[in-house]
This record gives sequence, structure tokens and C-alpha cells, in this order.
Amino acid sequence: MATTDSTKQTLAQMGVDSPTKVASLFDDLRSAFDRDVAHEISSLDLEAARVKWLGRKAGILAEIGDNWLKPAAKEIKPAVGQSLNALKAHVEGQFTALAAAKDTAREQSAAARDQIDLSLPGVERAIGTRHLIRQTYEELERIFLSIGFRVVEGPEIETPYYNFEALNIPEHHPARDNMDTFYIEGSKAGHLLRTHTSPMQIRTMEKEKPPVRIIVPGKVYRRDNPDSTHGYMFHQIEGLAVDTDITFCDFKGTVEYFVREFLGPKAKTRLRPSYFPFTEPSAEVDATCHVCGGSGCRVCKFSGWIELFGAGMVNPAVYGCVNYDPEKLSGFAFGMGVDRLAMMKYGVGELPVLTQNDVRFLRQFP
Ligand code: 2U9
Repeated sequence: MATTDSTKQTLAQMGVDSPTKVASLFDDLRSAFDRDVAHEISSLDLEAARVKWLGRKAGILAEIGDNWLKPAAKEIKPAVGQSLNALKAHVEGQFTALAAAKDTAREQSAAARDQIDLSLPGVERAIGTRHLIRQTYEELERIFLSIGFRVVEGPEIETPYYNFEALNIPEHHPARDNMDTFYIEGSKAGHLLRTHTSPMQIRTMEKEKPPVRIIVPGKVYRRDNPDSTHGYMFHQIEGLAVDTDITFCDFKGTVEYFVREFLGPKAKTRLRPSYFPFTEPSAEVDATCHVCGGSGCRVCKFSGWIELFGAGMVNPAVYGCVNYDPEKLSGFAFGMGVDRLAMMKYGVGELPVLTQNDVRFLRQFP
């Protein structure tokens, strides 16, 4: 059996002296090559095998040329030449095929690596939550929409007429003092940042005939000294119901329904007389303390009651400004500070945390 070492010798040294022996020798060599290559393939060192067999100087085929063919006796030289060519074709063909197979395998494994596995769980992206103020707005809107109110929104920059005069707050009225106002510099008409959302009730009544049942959410601005419970801007929601026969009973029933929906079925309501230029009579709406249930605690300053918002029957003076007949129409209105309600309901101690957007705070209200 010829080994690859046999190519170091000449044919004469090995006693190969006939075409039959030449053929047999080359057959053995071809088998040795096939075994060799099969092994190299598994170890993936194809290049080393290629150099061993096809290397120009020390490759086995080069050695056959030098050691077998060149010195071969005349009688066997053609047989050696033919067998060498056949072996060379086989070897080269195999290497070409193997290289192609290796390329294909590499491409396939790269494709397999790049393939998207649709069964894998996706990357979980943290999405934000609705801010506590937004959640409170949505809760307030849900309650009023459930009893026939609709949402109206309007501009934050207003004229003094809509913000004050049409609401029965003439110039020099003391009510203007506690609504310290931001005026827009250079505005000839005296434009200002609205101090409440009430201008939109006026605008709505100007445009629409009664019945009107609206709530108006939005930002409002007041020149306050900022502290732990006051800022320059706060969120309001106001409401207005006007129709031909709205009574104080409708007002009280609506307020009580709202309080039970917002604070729970056990909450009780109390109306305390108050004063607003745009309502008459006016009231502060208190509810039994949601923390102690009315028995008295630190949150309600041991009174058992918490002040929720202001409200009242619409002052007939307001109807004159919007061409509504005060003899035929009546209604009620209310105004709430949303930040205050959110802080109270969710036990938030300080106003600034509502605007700082610290995720440790926000995450508590998913
Ligand atoms: C029209 C007629 C009447 C809106 C009202 C209040 C009472 C009230 C405050 C609550 C806390 C403002 O955010 S706050 O500081 N508001 O107490 N607001 S009645 O009355 C209106 C509005 C528009 C045409």
C-alpha cells in the first residue's frame, strides 16, 4: 500500500516497473488523498491539506512529478504521466468542491445567525404612564360625562372682558385682587393669562342656546408666592349647567353624586355659605375626610371635613352678558383645583413633586 511518504522515493526504488503497478500505486495514493482530505475537512484545515497535496515545491503532486515521473523508465513513463494527470484532476476537483462546500456552510451558518427568531420574546420597552394630574382629570371627566356633561376647552390667553367683566368682576372689584393676574406685556387690549377657565363658559353661552351642560378643564395662571401648595400655574376643571328649570336641588344632587363617585359611596357632603361674584348663592363644598371617615385626624385638622371645591347657582347678572334671559333660565356652576384634589385624594404632601417628574414619584401611580 502506497503512503504519502512513498513519493520521496523513485518508482525504481519501490520496484514499480509496469503500467499495472503504476495504476495500482496511483489508486492507493488516491485513496490516501481521499482519507486525508476527509480528515482535514472534519478538522476544517482545508488549506493545510491543499498545501500538502498541491504545494508547488514540496506538495505531494510536485514530488511525484520530480521523483516518479521525471526519472521513470520509458516503458512506464506514459502510464505515470496519465495517472499523475488523473490524480491531479481528482485532487484539484476535490479541493474546489470542498472549498465551495465550506463557503456554502459558512454562508448558511451566517444566515442562520442573522435569521430573526419570531418566537423570541420582544425587547420590553418601558412606556410612560399617565401623569397623576392627567389621571385625576380623566376621573373627573368620567364622572361628569356620566351625567350628561361634555368637555369644552379654550385659550389660555384671554381678554379682561372674558376673564373678568363678563363674569361680574368689574374693574376695581376686590375679587381681582385675590386673582393676581399675569398681563401680556405690550398688549393694547390688555391680554392676560386666564386666572380661571370661566371665560370658556361665557364663550360657550355666547355661541350656544341652552340647555348647556359643560365642563372646562385647563391650565390657569395666578401671580402667587410659590410655596409647597401654590404655584404660578395650576390645573382647573370648572362646570356649568344652564337650563329652563334648574333648581338648587339639582345643584345639591349633582354635587353629592360627584363627591360619592370621587371619594367613595360613604363620603358625605356639606355646603358652607361662601361668596363668588359669578354665583349667588355660593358655597364651599366639603366632604367627610377620606382618611378618617369623619372622626377627625391630622389630614382634616381634626374637623372630620375636607374642603373640596367652590360652587353655586349662576349669578343672574352673568346671563345679561350672553343674551340669556335670567327670568327664564337658571343654572349652577362649580370650580375645582385639580392639583389640590389629586394631592388630597392620593396623599401627596407637596405640590412641586407634581411638576418635577421624578420617576420614583410617577411610578407610584401606574
Ligand atoms: C360662569 C358662571 C359661574 C365657576 C365657579 C368656583 C365657584 C370656585 C375655585 C375653586 C378652586 C377656583 O381653582 S380654584 O381656586 N372656584 O370656587 N368657580 S363657582 O363659576 C362660574 C363660572 C362661569 C359663567
